[in-house]
Amino acid sequence: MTEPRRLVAPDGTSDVDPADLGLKDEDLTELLRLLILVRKADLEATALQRQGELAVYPPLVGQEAAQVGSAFALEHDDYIFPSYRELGAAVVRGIDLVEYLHFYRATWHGGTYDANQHRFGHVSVPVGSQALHAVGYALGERMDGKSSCTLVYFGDGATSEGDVQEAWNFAAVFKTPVVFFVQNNQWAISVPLAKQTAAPIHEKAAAYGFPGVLVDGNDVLAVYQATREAAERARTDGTPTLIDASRYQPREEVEKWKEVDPLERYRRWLASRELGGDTLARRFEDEAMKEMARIRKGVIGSGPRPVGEMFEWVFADLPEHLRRQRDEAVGDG
Ligand SMILES: Cc1ncc(C[n+]2csc(CCOP(=O)(O)OP(=O)(O)O)c2C)c(N)n1
Ligand SMILES: [Mg+2]
Repeated sequence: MTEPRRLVAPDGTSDVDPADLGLKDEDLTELLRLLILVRKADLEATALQRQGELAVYPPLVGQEAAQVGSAFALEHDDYIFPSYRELGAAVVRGIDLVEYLHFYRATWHGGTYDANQHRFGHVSVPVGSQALHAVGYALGERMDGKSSCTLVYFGDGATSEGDVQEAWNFAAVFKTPVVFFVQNNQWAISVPLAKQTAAPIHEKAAAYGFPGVLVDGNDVLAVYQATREAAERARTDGTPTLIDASRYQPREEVEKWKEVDPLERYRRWLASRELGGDTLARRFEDEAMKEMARIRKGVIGSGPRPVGEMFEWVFADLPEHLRRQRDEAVGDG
């Protein structure tokens, strides 16, 4: 079995030189800030869901490094196509989480943030469908003479979907600059990975004709490196890459959690470089808590969108039957 690429051991030891990754000291501390912020935001969103303020929320705890490391590795012009579990990548893209969480509060389709401004598509729930969007968008950008790439997130379960396999094949044949990023958390709701696929996910790339990389999804620097390389390949000549960011530990081993916790691992490594002492981590935690209070207030305080909006953005000229329905729904107000 292939060992996943790993740069920092679970105990935080490593012989990696961040300069080789193109990372400066301020990038390294920014990664810690993002990991802490994402951890807090995810817990806050989970609490809001439990309290009935969000209709649904799929947690990402344990996947912070996979999301932060990959999103941080992209250039601003690269377009991200998320599934429903990428709050962490949204944070990296600077999206206001109140606007992001509107999707989960069912205020509005896909959240109210500007997808094009952030180069971060709307939440996609039909499993795997966004892989096709990412390939199509990448092809369009290429035809427009742009040199950016797209990155699409999906889960291990999504690799069983025809959409994803079609996306892989199309991307390989037509050389569309895409990074396929599998957040392999070993489960598709109640279905374990072994019931999903008989072969390791990253090996499937070979059959389609592009590189597949297995990376330790709990190691933010390894994820960063693998994604940067993949994005570079995509931008250079359109070669897609399949990244399988795998959780290393079975979920049942909860007591092992601390050992593999991506945030703790990175914090330990940073501390060993005398860059991220406890004071820095505490400062980021305090800042994150303030931001959480703002998000909570924003989410709870938001009312419904105007009913009339339901009828906008599909037809330039509203057909007669929809015009009637709109007038009926909107009434006098
Ligand atoms: C096309 C489609 N089929 C079924 C579902 C119901 N569903 C929602 S999440 C999920 C599991 C997906 O697992 P995976 O791709 O591993 O992603 P994860 O949720 O683990 O991040 C399923 C089957 C759906 N949303 N879309
Ligand atoms: Mg999964």
